[in-house]
Amino acid sequence: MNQAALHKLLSSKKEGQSLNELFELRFSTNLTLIKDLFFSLYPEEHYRPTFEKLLKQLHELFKTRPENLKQLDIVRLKKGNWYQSEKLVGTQLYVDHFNKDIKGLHKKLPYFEELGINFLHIMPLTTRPEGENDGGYAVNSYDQIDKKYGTQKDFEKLTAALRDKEMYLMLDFVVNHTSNEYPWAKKAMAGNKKYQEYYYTYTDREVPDEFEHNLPEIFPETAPGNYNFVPEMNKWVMTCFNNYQWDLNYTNPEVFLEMLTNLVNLVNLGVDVIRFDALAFLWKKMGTISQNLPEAHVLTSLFRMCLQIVAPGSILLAEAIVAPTDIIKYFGEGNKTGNECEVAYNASLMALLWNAIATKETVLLQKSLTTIPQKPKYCTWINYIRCHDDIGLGLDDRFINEMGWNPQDHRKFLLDYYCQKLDWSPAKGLLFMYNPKTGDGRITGSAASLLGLEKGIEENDTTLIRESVAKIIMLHGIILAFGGIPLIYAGDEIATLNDYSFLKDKDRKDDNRWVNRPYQNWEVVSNLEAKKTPQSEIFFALKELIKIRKRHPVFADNNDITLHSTGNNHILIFERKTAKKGVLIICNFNDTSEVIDCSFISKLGYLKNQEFKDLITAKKTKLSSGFLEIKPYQLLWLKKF
Ligand code: OTU
Repeated sequence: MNQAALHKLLSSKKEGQSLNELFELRFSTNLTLIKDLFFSLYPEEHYRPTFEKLLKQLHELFKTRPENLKQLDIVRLKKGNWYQSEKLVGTQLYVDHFNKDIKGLHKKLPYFEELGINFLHIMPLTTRPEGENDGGYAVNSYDQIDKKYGTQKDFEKLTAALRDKEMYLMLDFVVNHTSNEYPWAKKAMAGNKKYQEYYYTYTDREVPDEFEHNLPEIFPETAPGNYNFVPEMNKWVMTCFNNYQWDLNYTNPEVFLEMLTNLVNLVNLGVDVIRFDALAFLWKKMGTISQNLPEAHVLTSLFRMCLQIVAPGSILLAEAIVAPTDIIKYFGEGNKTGNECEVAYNASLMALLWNAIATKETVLLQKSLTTIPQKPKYCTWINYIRCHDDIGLGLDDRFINEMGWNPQDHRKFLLDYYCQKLDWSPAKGLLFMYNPKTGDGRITGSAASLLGLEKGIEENDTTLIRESVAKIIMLHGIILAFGGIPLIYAGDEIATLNDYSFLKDKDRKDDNRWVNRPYQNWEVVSNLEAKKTPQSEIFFALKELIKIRKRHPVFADNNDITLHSTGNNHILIFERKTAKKGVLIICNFNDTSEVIDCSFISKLGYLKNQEFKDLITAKKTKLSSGFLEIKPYQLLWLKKF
């Protein structure tokens, strides 16, 4: 947007009019791009009328946007990249597991304020099938709050409170599929041809069989194959995820138009960040794995640009848990398509951190991170160590080879280490969706259980407990300092262990990701002050780290991040800096003390007269030798002189 034009319009006296004028300005600025994107997917000779319909629709959609959000949009545009601030710290939670329902969550906002959290990713809240529903990722509607969580009004009150407190809200837009109970699916099942074309439906197995040659399986244990026979309509339907999640057919432009309305309705609930779920899967093409196709990028960009016109204050997060070089493409740079998502999950960092814990070495992390292409300046990462899903081993084979390891054996080692196949490993994770055909598998389990706390408590092993506490703090210290929005998975701030109750639930027992979707333990929370426990130690350490992060603008994402190599394979060391200020983050992934040469940190400016300052302990330390000793799993945030 032209800043001068924007300011002129903003200073206009007639508020309502200026908002409309601003809309028209955004509309005309982006029209050509939208047209090019649209016709590149849907040829002009056939779809000119559909395009005209889209243009009308954009105007209609803008009328549905609440006035206060329209104003907030303008504030956000003026403010620039709010999502890159060091002041932002997030969490992710299930409303019912956190505190029963929306009202329950509302009451607990002070808990987040105490910890320093001001960004919430709330897991799906809208209506879904009874029974199996993939935690709400099978949607029956995109904007109707499920009764079991509360009412639309409860949700409105919550979003208003969040805005008051300057807290941000992220919700999912399940863009790739609907449930088999979604109104379109129901009409398709009843024989309605129009709606059958909203999905990929086939009368026989010819096309599905062709596709299957190249399509991977996402849930091979519970939902093998990518098609499902639906007797009600006597047809096969594409279901890449679970059988009850029907893939939307975006080769049909009507699907795009209708999903755009769904997106805007969702955003209009007061959502700041939209998590574009499984967007890598948006376009399918025979003979390919049908992930990350160029058309999926065009679609993402189309959604983005339309949203830019209607609701420019909201931004998009790419949920593309794919190879590092593929993730970066969802920022949109380098593609002909222009803008896509402002935020993406840093799944590479996450997987590499778990690799470093298991191997006690940081070389692969170092090698990979220094090779991943830089993200565009105006984009940012979500940095996390755990989320509600499994941990996939998204490591680059090329680098594993360079380490002298065999990629297949190495992956097997990681699965064994985390999934209780090695006696000496402290981890208590579960194997998720092991595919004997490929040897691929993923890992589930809470951070605390994967890092040894569960085993430590069971075996009353104080060393193991101490180490796991240090590991949990260290990993969070990394994501809090790395450029981007740190997302602390709910329960990790109080070291929540695996929750095995899902095994007794018929709708959940076959999906062991539920082991890491725990209920918040409010009893633990109420005792945090009372006595020193691993939980309280972690809670107060994270609270302190968050505070320090927010006090130091050097942690803002647009500041420089440099990885350094010390020659010590167990140490991770990176630097955040501006022209004048700097913080050096040092961690030891080994279970014994390690040393690094002081001349190294001295050269970088973090040592003066043999003394360094640690932001975390707020202490100055004098070195007695030419080496800096870092204890097992110690985390240091050194301040530049
Ligand atoms: C997402 O994840 C959600 O995070 C999951 O909870 C859902 O089950 C799924 O979509 C379907 O809606 O396969 O194991 O990037 O990693 O999109 C997790 C590819 C998943 C996948 C990701 C997907």
